[in-house]
Amino acid sequence: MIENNNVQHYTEEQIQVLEGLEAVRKRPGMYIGTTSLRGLHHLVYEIVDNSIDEALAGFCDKIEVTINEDNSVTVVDNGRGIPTGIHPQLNIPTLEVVHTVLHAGGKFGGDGYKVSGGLHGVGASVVNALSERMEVEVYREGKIWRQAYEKGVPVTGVECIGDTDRTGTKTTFRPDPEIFDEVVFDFDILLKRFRELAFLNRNIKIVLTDKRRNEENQEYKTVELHYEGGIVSFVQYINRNKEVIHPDIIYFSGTKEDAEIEIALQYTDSYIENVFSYANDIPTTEGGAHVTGFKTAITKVVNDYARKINALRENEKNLSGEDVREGLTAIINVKLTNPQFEGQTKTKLGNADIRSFTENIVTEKLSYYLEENPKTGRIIVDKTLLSFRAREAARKAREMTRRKSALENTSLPGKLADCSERDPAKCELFIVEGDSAGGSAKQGRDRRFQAILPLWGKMLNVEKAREDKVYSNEKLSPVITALGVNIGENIDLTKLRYHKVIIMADADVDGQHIRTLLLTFFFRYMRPLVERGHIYIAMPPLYKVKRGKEEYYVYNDKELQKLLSEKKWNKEDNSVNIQRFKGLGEMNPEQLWETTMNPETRTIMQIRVDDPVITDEIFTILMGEKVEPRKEFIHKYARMVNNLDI
Ligand code: 0RA
Repeated sequence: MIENNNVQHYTEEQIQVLEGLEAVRKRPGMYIGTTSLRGLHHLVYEIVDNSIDEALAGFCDKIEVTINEDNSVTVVDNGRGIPTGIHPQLNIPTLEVVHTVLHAGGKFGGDGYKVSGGLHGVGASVVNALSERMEVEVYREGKIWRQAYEKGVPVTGVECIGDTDRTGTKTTFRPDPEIFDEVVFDFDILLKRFRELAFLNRNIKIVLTDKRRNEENQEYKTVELHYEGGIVSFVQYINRNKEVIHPDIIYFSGTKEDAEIEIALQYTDSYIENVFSYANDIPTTEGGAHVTGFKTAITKVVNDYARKINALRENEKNLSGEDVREGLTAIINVKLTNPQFEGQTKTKLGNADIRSFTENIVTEKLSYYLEENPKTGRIIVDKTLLSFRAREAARKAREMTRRKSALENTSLPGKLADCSERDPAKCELFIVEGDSAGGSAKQGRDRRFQAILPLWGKMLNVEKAREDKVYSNEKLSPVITALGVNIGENIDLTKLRYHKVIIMADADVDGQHIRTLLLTFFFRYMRPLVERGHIYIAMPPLYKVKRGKEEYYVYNDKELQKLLSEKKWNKEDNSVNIQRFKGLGEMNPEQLWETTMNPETRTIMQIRVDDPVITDEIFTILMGEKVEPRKEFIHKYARMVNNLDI
């Protein structure tokens, strides 16, 4: 039996502690959002955030994160080490307080940090409560201290286990499978987040190692993330597969008593705006004060400059904010003492003072930059003027479309076979390429709640076109009217006519192509639909395998091999019949219903966009101008492209 040295401390406080941990285990969602894969990875971020705080306080510059062979994770930093002495109020070692008392992490010990990270900032005690086992070692004042816990409860005291000449903290934890849906860590998910953290904190080196081995992976995987260029490197990274239109990445920063901000930006020849913002290392996907301040300032500065160099004459209208941000890649990185997170997903920075702070810095420093670099200034102004003119054309196209539909007195496209159900939450729209597949789908569907829209005509690669072309494209315009929500800045989700929008295309290369084009369209012009999980991909089978009375639908070649070997069936054998579907149109309506459309039996894939940086990257690579990165990407991520589960 493991002796618990703290038994004598079972006081009122200790009972409260146990109740606190029990509350975390009962309602983990309240503390880490979710017990899905995302929540699992969140545990690692919580522990790493504590080390980042130590680094931001200036005492640590290296953090090593290791996924161990048993799927536990170890985080080591070279900071001062968590204090191990007796906590004056609770009368037990501070190390134990940090790991067992809720909300004790980070802010103990008097000299608080200037800034603090942490997605929810719940700290080490929550991670501990949700771990089947945790062990912490502290290197401090020449000694190594250690304590172990199970499900949050100490199973040893804080023990001195040896001498050392280093300082720091090492935490190893194994998430509790009773709590989490999955307990296998994903290297790439961690890599993405740590790369982001390394960009945002140029002084920190993060080393991520995967010690798990499998058939594919005989070696340790190790990645060192350290970007001395900070967010300048981040912009360079985002633009690495795009055509930039000026060589230098523009950078400026500013500080006030309780906040600091830095901004890096560069224009590319694309039509897309990529402004990524962070507050205390947390992605502020809903924007907020810093983003508003930035947008106001850059619009004003570029307009003033355009007038000054006579690119925009007195009688001409101002360039709009969208004009000024077309093709812009920017990172806004703010660190502040008391961040207020607001909005639906608590990713909108509320601190009102940050708005004018950002606005003043951008106004002053960007004007100065343009004065000093007239060549770059001219390039940027020319780009925004092009955008300005295209947008005027788009406005006219939009008015035309409106007028036209008013004349025709019907807004739904003629090809749409609508469903009878009127509650959008119950309705599904299948978008089907081509007429023959559309025909089978119309016959095979359940017309009560499934609508079919066959696509026609010439498709547009929206990655290479502006809004006016999208409205007038013969293939996309029926999609816009069928969904009812409009596009871009004008999108209105309350008008959505189907809560499931399912792209149904052949399982071949052409099908893949149309799928990618449609996904790009949804991502660039109806992004909220994608973010809310309304977009799906149908998975039609590739083969039907039949032997006697036994019949199976198979979705790819690997599955086919598996089925044949499991059944010990031989391809060459005549009693075995393998039918390959070349296209959806080859299936009869019953087969299509059974394999692809019937909610009881089908597989559909929901498109996710967890990470805007990565998603932008994928679409840029797949749809952008450069051919080489696309080839490389498809080569490297063939499976992913195949599944398109991004
Ligand atoms: C507050 C005070 C001190 C260290 C830390 C926090 C600390 C916490 C963590 C969590 C992970 N790694 C960490 N490293 C340091 C020590 C104050 C002092 O030595 O005076």
